[in-house]
Amino acid sequence: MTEEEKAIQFQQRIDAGEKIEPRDWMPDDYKQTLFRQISQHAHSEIIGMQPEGNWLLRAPSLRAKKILMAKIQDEAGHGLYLYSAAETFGIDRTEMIAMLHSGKAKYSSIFNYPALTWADMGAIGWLVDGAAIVNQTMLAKCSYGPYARAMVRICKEEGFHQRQGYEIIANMSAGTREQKEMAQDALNRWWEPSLMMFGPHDADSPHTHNSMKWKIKVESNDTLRQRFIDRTVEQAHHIGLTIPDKNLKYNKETMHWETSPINWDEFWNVVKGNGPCNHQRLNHHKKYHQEGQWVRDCARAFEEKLKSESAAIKSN
Ligand code: BYC
Repeated sequence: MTEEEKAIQFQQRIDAGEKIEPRDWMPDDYKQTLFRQISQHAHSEIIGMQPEGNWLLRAPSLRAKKILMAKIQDEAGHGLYLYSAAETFGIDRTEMIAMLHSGKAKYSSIFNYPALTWADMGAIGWLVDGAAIVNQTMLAKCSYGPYARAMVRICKEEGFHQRQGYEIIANMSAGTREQKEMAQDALNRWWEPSLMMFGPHDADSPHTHNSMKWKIKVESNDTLRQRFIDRTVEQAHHIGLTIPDKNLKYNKETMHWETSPINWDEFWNVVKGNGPCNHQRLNHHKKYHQEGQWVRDCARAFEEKLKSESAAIKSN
């Protein structure tokens, strides 16, 4: 088949809802788009451990600490599934991490904001994992098999993460006046950055057209953002919190909540590396990656030892 015929057949498979697997033929742009997105997604999971890790030693009870610890460990697992999915394109994790450190690969803008109080642990679980579920439930239907399968497992755990966050926020909202103020303050600070997690508006999103054609994304940034808004506004009202948007209003005709325009200048500023915590997050990752070199060296030496032992057994 010519390259053109292969491209036509590829699109027919996508249109028919078939999954594309690593050894199948695929256009270079499809590969590049997926590698970019999956590796960025993996980095987000790993960098996303930092704001929560910062609160582990200050959790207000043993129960809260155990739950937070389990959640953070889940995020590490998500990173591993996703690095493995990205490695199916023939680029290994060492290279992906080098791309993160050099700034070539991004991670989600949301993790460049500070977690200032315990209520932020609630807001991250409720809003950040809540947004992630909306986005990732869609990605579980993605055309690329390894990514879609990773998403199915990840979404199951995200459901628990969202509930642990909502429980913290709901308890604080029902607590003392100071606790309710902390919950409201966390919502005030995390609301707009959570809306930005879905990426630019569809009209300004350079990748959406091709990603939807290839069913990498089966729903657009704006559709998913609106779904998140509609869900979350109701959840906030249920526990007596106020969405920090004076223009928030329910449109009875469309049956959707309408919000103020998003501050995209801030979004792009954060994406370009100038958010409140970009340097801190990346420097932290670099420092501990370097300090962990001995672990990787030991693992490699052990692998070599196993290889030479098995070669010796085979030759005997
Ligand atoms: N932040 O054309 P667009 C978690 C970039 S972790 C930074 O719409 P696309 C958790 C985009 O990369 C889960 N950059 O792109 C973990 C592109 O730039 P490049 C995090 C963003 O890819 C620990 C440009 O803007 N979730 O839940 O079609 C603790 C144009 O955008 C962002 C994921 O990673 C952003 N928010 O759509 C707690 C989801 N948005 O690469 C919780 C996986 C856009 O051309 N990713 N950009 O230089 C996706 O679903 C898609 O990549 C996006 C963007 C919807 C984010």
